[in-house]
Amino acid sequence: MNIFKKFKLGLSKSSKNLSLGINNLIFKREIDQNILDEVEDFLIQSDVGIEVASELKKKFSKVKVDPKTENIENILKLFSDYIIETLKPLEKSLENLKKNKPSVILIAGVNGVGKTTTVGKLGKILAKENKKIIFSAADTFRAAAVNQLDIWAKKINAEIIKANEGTDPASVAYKSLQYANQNKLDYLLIDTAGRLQNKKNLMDEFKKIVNVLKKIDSSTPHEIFLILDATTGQNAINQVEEFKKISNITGIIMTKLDGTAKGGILLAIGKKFKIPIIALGMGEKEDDLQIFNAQNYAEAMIASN
Ligand SMILES: Nc1nc2c(ncn2[C@@H]2O[C@H](COP(=O)(O)OP(=O)(O)O)[C@@H](O)[C@H]2O)c(=O)[nH]1
Ligand SMILES: [Mg+2]
Repeated sequence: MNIFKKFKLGLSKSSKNLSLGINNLIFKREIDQNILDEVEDFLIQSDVGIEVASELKKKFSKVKVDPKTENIENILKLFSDYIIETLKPLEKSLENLKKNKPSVILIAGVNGVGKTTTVGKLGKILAKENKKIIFSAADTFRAAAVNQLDIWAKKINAEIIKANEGTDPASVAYKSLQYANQNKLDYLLIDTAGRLQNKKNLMDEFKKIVNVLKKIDSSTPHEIFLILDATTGQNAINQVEEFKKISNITGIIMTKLDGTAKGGILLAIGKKFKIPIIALGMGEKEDDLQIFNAQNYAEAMIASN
């Protein structure tokens, strides 16, 4: 299956929901205030956010639909053009990261969003062109988390620095950066814990990791990618707000877009925070992460099958 097909398939629940919804509400009807309000409500329920919903409502209000001749593609094109306009500026190339050796990427996010899986999948993408990858298992909260990352390291042929359960995560991160420096590795990806029940500890721990990395090299971490789970809907907004308070998030990776009909959350996040969108997670396997491209996302969001 080619990449775009897979991408479309991953987003098919969301695109079906949104295109069918818009279709049912607008197509072959006269667009009046009632219909526009319905469209707006529907978009809000689809998690695109209030701002996006109201801007789209404005765009739809300007369509002159002639029920006899208009086809739905033209209406959906308004939607996809809007997506591109909103999200294209948030594309971010990872090319710049090649300047550093190692490039240090710290992974943030609450429990279960897909951090460890994303480290594995992102590692695979970065390992192209014979780049040397090392993972840092700085989620020392559970032994299982370390094992999970270990399996990914074997799968993609990366090195890994790990420690026993309960070890200070910051010390694991510190050792990892030292090792990556000494061995001239290309990318260091640091996995972290994300237990929500203990927010203050979690945030303190995260800050400490950043601080110890800076002791070795004040330019690190070069990137802090926040992982968000698309299926959590509006909660993802709160998570961005929390992590923004304690760190400089340089990119967002949204996972589990294959498992939700509310993939519009990406629009809400993009519109609200204007943080670069790095990649989208479309499944649990090693090739199921795709570097973000606004055009592809927009096209997939209006594809009806
Ligand atoms: N369907 C789907 N599942 C995912 C995706 N990313 C991660 N997962 C699954 O989500 C669960 C939690 O992932 P994990 O990486 O352990 O989350 P962490 O607690 O943030 O490290 C696992 O079962 C993963 O396989 C994705 O893009 N799509
Ligand atoms: Mg994990």
